[in-house]
Amino acid sequence: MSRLVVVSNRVATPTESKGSAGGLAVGVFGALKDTGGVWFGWSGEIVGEGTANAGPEIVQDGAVTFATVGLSRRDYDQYYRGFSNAMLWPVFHYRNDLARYDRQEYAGYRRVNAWLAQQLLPLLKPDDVIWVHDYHLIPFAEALRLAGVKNRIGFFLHIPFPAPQVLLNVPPHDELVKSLCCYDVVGFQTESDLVAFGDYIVRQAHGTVSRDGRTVDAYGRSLRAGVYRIGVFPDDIAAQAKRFETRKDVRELKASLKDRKLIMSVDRLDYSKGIAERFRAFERLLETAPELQGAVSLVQVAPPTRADVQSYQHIRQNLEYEAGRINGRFSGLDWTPIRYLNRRYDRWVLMSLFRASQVGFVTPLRDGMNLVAKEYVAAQDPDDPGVLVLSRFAGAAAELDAALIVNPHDILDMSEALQRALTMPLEERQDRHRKMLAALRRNDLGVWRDTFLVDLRAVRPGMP
Ligand code: GDG
Repeated sequence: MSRLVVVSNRVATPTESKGSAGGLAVGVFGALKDTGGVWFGWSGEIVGEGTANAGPEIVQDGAVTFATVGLSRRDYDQYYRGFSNAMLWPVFHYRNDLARYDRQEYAGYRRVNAWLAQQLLPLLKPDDVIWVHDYHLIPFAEALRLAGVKNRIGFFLHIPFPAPQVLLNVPPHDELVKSLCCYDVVGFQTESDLVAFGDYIVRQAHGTVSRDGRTVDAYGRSLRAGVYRIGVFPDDIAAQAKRFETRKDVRELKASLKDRKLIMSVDRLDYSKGIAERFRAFERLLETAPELQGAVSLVQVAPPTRADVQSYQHIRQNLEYEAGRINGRFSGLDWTPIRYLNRRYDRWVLMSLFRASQVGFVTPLRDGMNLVAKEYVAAQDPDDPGVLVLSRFAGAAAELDAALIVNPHDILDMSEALQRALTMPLEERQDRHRKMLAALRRNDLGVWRDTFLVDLRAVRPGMP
């Protein structure tokens, strides 16, 4: 079978790919190991303060080549911090109010994509299959095509694809969708993302889309589109959660809870995750069910990301204020309602905490999929499982409909769901968990990866 080349904004290290990072890195590495291949992208390093980038640094690990480049301060500012995270991320999550457009940043975004494509060229073989990931790299295939690359190139969008009326807020929306159509296969997380893409193609680009949404003709090209729901490896997570249950950190947390119930939330510190609304729902719970004061704690793990983007500084301040306000209002001498932790924990700690908790509280305002929801379900003890309270706006809600589904804008709805979760009888918890675990097994990370790659390999090079 031909080699696989994976291109993503960030590249995991060989160690991370073998387990410590979990999730996506492990799934992608599995596919690379099978056929041999290259994982190419940004190292995460900013090289100097000027405009010169640093060409690929190569690390070989068996049949897999890790090739990472460094970005200059200017390119980081324009491509990553600017157009990707201050324009595309907010609009694709329906937060036009937070979007900031700057033509120079957009030019930088395209320039970096073209430069990255040039860096990959010498590493490519004619029959390589190329799989590009996420919104940072929409113009990547176009740049490769301009350089004469005829290989099969697929793209997977990890975040939502917005409705056309929302996408119009991105000034160069037409150029972006045109760039997307340079791929042979474009994958989305959910049916509604695929439908939104098809709507844009028909209404804005005046192209055509087949009835099932899978064959797209636009901008003089023909491509495949599809839904590939990203998943997890549930058995690995369960084993990890169980194995580390008795480790020191987890024992200490349990001891400090003194038999109080535990609600767990884990998110990157991001305004799309609905953390402020979640805090208010927990506050409402303590108001409406005063018997729970002193009897339940919310642990919110929220490692900061994109801290140099202004809207992330605002959300961080707001959350500090909200957590402080609620804790000031309800704390007792030996109980703090919200434990708000702005740091990253090892993956095994999180999985064990999920297992030790009674409720997983996952309420994004918008989310492509949300792997935390799936990890929470996978980590539970099937004999005595916790309950998942899940936003209807997470892609995962389509599969995990046996969760308690809530609207994250409706504070009362969320607080009622929490109360129901905390008092749910064992049999109902087991029944809901069984259904959700079956959904995770049907569509695990391997299924996501393999169905995408089967579709991509089925395309005739240069002619889908
Ligand atoms: C994007 C899309 C889509 C979080 N805190 C820590 C930590 N994590 C891990 C979680 C989970 C991952 O990070 C987060 O994944 P999510 O899917 O929840 O969200 P995004 O980061 O926004 O991911 C999303 C995803 O891509 C995949 O396609 O589902 O919709 O937005 O695995 O456990 N891991 C460790 N320490 C932490 O403190 N080790």
